[in-house]
Amino acid sequence: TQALAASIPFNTTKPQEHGLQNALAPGEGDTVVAPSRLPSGSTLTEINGNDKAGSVAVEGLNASIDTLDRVRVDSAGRPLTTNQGTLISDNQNSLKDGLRGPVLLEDFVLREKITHFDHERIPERIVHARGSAAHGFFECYDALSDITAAAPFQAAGKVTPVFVRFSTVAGERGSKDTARDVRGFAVKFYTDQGNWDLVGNNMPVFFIQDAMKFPDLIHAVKPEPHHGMPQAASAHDTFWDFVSLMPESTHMLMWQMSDRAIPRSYRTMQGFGVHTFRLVNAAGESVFCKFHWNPTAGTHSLVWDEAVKISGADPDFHRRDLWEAIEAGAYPEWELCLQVFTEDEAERFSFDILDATKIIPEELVPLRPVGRMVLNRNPDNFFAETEQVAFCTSNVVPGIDFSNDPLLAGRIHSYVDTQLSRLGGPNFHELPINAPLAQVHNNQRDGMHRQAIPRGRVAYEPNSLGGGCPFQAGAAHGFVSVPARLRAREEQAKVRGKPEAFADHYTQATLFYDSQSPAEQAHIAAAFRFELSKVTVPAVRERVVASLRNASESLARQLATELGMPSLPDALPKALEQPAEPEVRLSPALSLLARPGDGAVTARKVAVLVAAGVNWAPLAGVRDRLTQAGAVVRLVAPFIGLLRSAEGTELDAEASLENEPGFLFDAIVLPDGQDGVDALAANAHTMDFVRDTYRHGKPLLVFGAGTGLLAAAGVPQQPGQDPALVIVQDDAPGAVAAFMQALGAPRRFERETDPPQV
Ligand code: HDE
Repeated sequence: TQALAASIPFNTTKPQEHGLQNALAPGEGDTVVAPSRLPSGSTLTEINGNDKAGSVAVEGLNASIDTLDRVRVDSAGRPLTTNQGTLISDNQNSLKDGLRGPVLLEDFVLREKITHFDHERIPERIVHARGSAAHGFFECYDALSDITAAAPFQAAGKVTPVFVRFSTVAGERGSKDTARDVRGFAVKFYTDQGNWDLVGNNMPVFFIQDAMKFPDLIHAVKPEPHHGMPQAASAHDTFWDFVSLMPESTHMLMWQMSDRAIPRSYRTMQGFGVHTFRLVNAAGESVFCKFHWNPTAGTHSLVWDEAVKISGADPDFHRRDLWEAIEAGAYPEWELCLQVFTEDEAERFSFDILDATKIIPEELVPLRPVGRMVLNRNPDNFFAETEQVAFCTSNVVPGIDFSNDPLLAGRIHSYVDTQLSRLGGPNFHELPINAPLAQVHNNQRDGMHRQAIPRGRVAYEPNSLGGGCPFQAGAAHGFVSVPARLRAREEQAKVRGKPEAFADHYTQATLFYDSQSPAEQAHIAAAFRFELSKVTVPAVRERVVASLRNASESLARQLATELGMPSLPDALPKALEQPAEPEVRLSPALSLLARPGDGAVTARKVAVLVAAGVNWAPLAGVRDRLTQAGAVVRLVAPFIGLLRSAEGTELDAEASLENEPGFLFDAIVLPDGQDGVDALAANAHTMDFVRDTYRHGKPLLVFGAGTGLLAAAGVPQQPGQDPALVIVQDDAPGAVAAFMQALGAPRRFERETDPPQV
């Protein structure tokens, strides 16, 4: 048994931990240096010289794999053991005093198994509980050492491993992906100078200006405390009561009611650092900076009717999309852009750059692309990585610093604090997913679940007994905070208050609404109407409309009518009657349509509807072309399984009309062949399929007799007027190309009517 245990250790990396490949323990008297967590400085340098034209990371390049490798467990070919490494002979029956006798207390195998199970859950995140994550890398375009000393930006082509978690905010861990909500966009850079966490959202502003109000905001949006409803939704009284009394939230409300709150996928949403940060170069000179992530696939969203239906049919819609895209090699990609500006410029802006309810319009400070991020590896284990990852706004590296944004200040405290209880003590930084690649040396000691084994008797600084180590790195290497600017004497008094410009609650709400396309404006109005119609207290609805009058009179009027208000409420008094003249009154960059993406159909999902007797030949052609272009094609029939086409070809339907409804796809193809079409027409699910695809603005490619299905579903056929409705009578060349172009383009919002006609 001993020989067997030695050849198959439970923790397969144990020998390496002791620095020996083939022994379980160091030899007598040996002192073995533990392997460094750093993938050797040279790995990164070596990679920097490589050609990185493709979007695939060079093998072994993702240095975070190295950290995680130490603890990976692969049980293939291994026998079961207890947590102490003892082989288990029987994992099915507890130990009894005779076959029908009582179970014995000494059964440590049973007790260990049940005890561990009893403690499998940890508290969920108080916000952003539901999320999905992936590994990847950030690649710098050009050295930015003139403006920042931050490690990822020190050389053209430099690669830094990242772990990124996307999330909803309000819903619990098991809630749905397609709720109307803000999305978290948290990036952990494992830099060679330590971890830098850029913990952002998919919207560039926030509801409140001061961290003091955060617990109130979250209490208001979470399920109401008396009955625990509604789950993952802001459409209820307490949320709207709070925001209606908090006019600074008006700008964010515009974003939250926009299509941004229901992204098509994580791959198609922007990310923002939200606060103003500082970049600092090696000479200690600093500029201000805002961070933007722009998706290569463009910004695309769902429509509300679709989001609601998806949440029932596939609550994991975004999680699945991210996972499947990465498994298929269609790696999600974003470009990192900076808005860089000086302190003097900041002072001249009409708004305050410390106010997280304000954007800096791109027309005022243009975006500077500085690198790209590619997500190319799914986690091995959801709990160990996605659940245990801890992002902290306080994790910065030399070259990055904070501004005085009061919201950011509260966050710098909150993240570590919440993680202390969520992850059970002060050593969560040692969890493999959180451990930096840079080495850690300090005198922090002990606490729950300590992993590192610090050597020697010195745990204080200064010391002489440890040769003065670990020693202070000094200003040339270590993190140095940017000296705060001297302020006017009268401002130096302690005060609970805000600068005057913070009180302009409406100028940028107007800017956002006015900069949207008509379809996007209609969606915002419909979202306000939907949410407010769930509010039961009329005074709350009226206060929201009264506040919105200060942002958009037309929106407020429309809502008053559509919410059945007897009259338009008086506008809420403004905190600041004469706000400063804005630099920009229209910002086209704020429309989702401004970033349609590269037009590729990669990872778009297309349903080809089939039934016994369809003409397969043209469908096969379409399937091949779509698949070659990277789209995902599924045959959807009344039932899954085998069926025969008109030509006699055996087809295997992978999905049924019932188990994968139309709203889960990006487009559909309707077949020719009368028998097949008749079979589909006899099933009302087909009508829902066709109607939803049309109503949600998605492309349809329709062959011959398939047009009968359009007619049966009540879909208008106006040839030439709708480029996303492609009807092919006989194999017209170009039809598939037109369909694919529509598939890579934004939705056809021209089809929408309010209320819907189809
Ligand atoms: Fe967070 N936020 N937040 N937040 N936040 C958390 O930290 C907090 C804010 C964001 O995938 C918590 O580990 C305060 C803005 C993301 O693990 C907590 C304030 C932005 C995530 C916390 C804010 C964010 C969190 C809960 C107001 C965009 C998920 C669990 C001052 C810039 C990270 C945790 C992940 C998570 C506090 C406002 C983004 C409680 C006090 C603004 C993406 O610490």
